[in-house]
Amino acid sequence: MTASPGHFDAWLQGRVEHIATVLDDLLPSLQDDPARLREAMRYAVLGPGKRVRAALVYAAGEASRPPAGTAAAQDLALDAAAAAVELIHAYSLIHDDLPCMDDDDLRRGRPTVHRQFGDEALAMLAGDALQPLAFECLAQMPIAPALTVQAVQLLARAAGGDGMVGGQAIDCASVGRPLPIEELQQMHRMKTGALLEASVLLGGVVAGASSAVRTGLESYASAMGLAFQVVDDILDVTADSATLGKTAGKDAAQGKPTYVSIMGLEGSREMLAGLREQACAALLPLGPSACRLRELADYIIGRSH
Ligand code: GRG
Repeated sequence: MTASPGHFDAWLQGRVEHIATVLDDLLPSLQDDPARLREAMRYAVLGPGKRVRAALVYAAGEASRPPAGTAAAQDLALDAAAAAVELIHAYSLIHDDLPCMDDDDLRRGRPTVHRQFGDEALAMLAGDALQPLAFECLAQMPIAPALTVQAVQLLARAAGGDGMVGGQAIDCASVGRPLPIEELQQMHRMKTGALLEASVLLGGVVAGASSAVRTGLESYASAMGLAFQVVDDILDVTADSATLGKTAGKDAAQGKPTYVSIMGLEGSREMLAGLREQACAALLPLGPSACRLRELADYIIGRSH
């Protein structure tokens, strides 16, 4: 799993395929009851996501390992952390798509969970069940218990009221009420950025990152957390629904404030360039082992072109 520059596409594809098998193995099988709940959980998680969060966990793990550190136990722990962030992400998407929130019909190019199963309560419960499964994954990591506790705390904070759920609450309350740029930024830092940041930091914690490396990861993660949302806002107005796998232009049409509605397309692209610089500068002290993180920054930001 050591970084070998020049093969990013193959590396990413390998990670995407690997996490799909990890998730497939850990999700409950359809043999037992309640089978429909299990089917809905599997449908939501195993859909064709980009797996950016899992890739960030693995890339941060590669950047943080001590030079001789290739223990199999650490690989298993990185798998568990990568799976945990994808489970939390999948739950958030199921709930976000429900009629009481964004009321979306399409996700990842397929019907949303409540549409596919024709059952809103089932969709809500599938999301509810994925959340504790994520923490069960972390609890089983074969690493020092103190690191497991740090990982659980990190993910809990990122997913909860001070992170993703809190950001979603601010977002729901902001419809039709233009937010000043500072508040918009804070909302996105919580709603989308917190889980992306946690993905990077979890990779570092699980791989035993030194405090100097953690500092670099924090600055990189903070830039990428924001960049991801700016890219999403740009794509919301520039890409078509087939490319996005969801309804394009919905945020703007719903009167939700976006970076593009506040700063314009050019202003948003300039902001992205600044965030890319921050991310790359933060990785400089980490040296060549951070090459996958650098490449992921280019991949994430490159989606906006
Ligand atoms: C409902 C508790 C709760 C939280 C919802 C993250 C979130 C909070 C809602 C998602 C809304 C949304 C579409 C935000 C834009 C950024 C984003 C998270 C896009 C989806 O993530 P991708 O592009 O999706 O990584 P894939 O399908 O590739 O995994």
